Amino acid sequence: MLRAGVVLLIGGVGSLVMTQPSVVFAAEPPPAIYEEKDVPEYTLPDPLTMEDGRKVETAEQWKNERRPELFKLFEEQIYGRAPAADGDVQAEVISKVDDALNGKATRKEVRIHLADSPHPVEMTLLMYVPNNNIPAPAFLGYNFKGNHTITDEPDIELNSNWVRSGEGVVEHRSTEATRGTSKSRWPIEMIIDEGFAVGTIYYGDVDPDDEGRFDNGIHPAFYNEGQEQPAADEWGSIAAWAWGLSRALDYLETDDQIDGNRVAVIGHSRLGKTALWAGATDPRFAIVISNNSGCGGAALSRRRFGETVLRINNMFPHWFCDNFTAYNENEAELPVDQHELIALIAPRPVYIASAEEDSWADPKGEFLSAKHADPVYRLLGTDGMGGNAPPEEQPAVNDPVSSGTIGYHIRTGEHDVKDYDWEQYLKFASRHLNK
Ligand code: GTR
Repeated sequence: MLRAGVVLLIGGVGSLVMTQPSVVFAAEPPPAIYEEKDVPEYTLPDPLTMEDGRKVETAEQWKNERRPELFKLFEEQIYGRAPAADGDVQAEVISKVDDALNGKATRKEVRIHLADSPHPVEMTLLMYVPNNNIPAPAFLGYNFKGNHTITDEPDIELNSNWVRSGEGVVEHRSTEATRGTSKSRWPIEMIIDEGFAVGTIYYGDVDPDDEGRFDNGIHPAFYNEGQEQPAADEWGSIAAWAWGLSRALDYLETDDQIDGNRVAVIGHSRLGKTALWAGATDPRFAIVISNNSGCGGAALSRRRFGETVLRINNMFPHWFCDNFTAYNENEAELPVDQHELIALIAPRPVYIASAEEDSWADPKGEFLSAKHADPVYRLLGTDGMGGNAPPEEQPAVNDPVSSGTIGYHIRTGEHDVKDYDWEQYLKFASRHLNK
């Protein structure tokens, strides 16, 4: 894929507009599909059929043959291979308050060192741990704009790394005006009251989310000599962010206040895609939660509803590996679809959440991924979506199907993380982790 310095052709033949560097539309993409009647016919690949046509009939066969085969396809065709890590972690607690939230929680900031050349890469984990439930099960997830945006507490370090433009951001750096601006997405006290710890990191600490650039994050630390960008089957930004979550888990496993065997990974939107890939790549995550993750996350690519492979690869050329562009407007050739990403997480509990007004993320496609992962969950001895079979139809709004190992809900409202979502996640995680 061309990553930089390329002209964008939009608005039909003849109109040449310099907008996003690194984006190439040979022609205007087809209009986005927002009606069920416009969804093309498609056949989903069967997670329980090997590439050579053999049926997968036992859990052993899944584990030893089919899962590795599927994992490799996702790795090489969609997200890109990430480097191995040795589990050694260099971390330093840079602040600690024992009586945060009126004494309910210990709050700390932990600097985790990821690389030192060609430039230092460090991420800062902000944690709240319930003082009455140690070692605590935990939620771990990235935030979009800096740890200081998830709470009003004035003494959280203001993130100084590159951030995407937005209110209170000046020349891609956060200002004090952004403090607390994402707190509605992080109901810390509600999480603590349920006996869970919560840890969050600004995703741009690991790799700044700026189109077409890999020189300013973690990627160069792993280049071969002379390499200037990831190869076609090597990690894009989503895989790098997922890798960072695993390094955070490396740290959590060393923290006496946390039970490293009970860590749920969670994310919203692009960070929901990231949470799913983190769950697929790292079996230590005990639960995986995808909030409104959409295309390249929980939504089926073949439905082409809302955001499509072409659109996402053009808008965000750095998120996936370059091989993924072969499937632009060519989803039928994908050797996998996203229900098989959910299946890679099996048999661990997974929760997929949609929002009614979030058509861009294809709520129905998100539900269908959950549903079509169900047979793998059952083969592995769990109850899948619960009951004897998954629901035929997508559940009604605000009516979660969450009694099984795969949870799903669609709530009223927009693309966002709401208390309603957290209430379901806490119930689900309590049932699976806080027994
Ligand atoms: C959108 C993108 C989605 C989703 C979202 C987000 O622009 O098209 O895939 O990731 O951003 O992360 O907020």
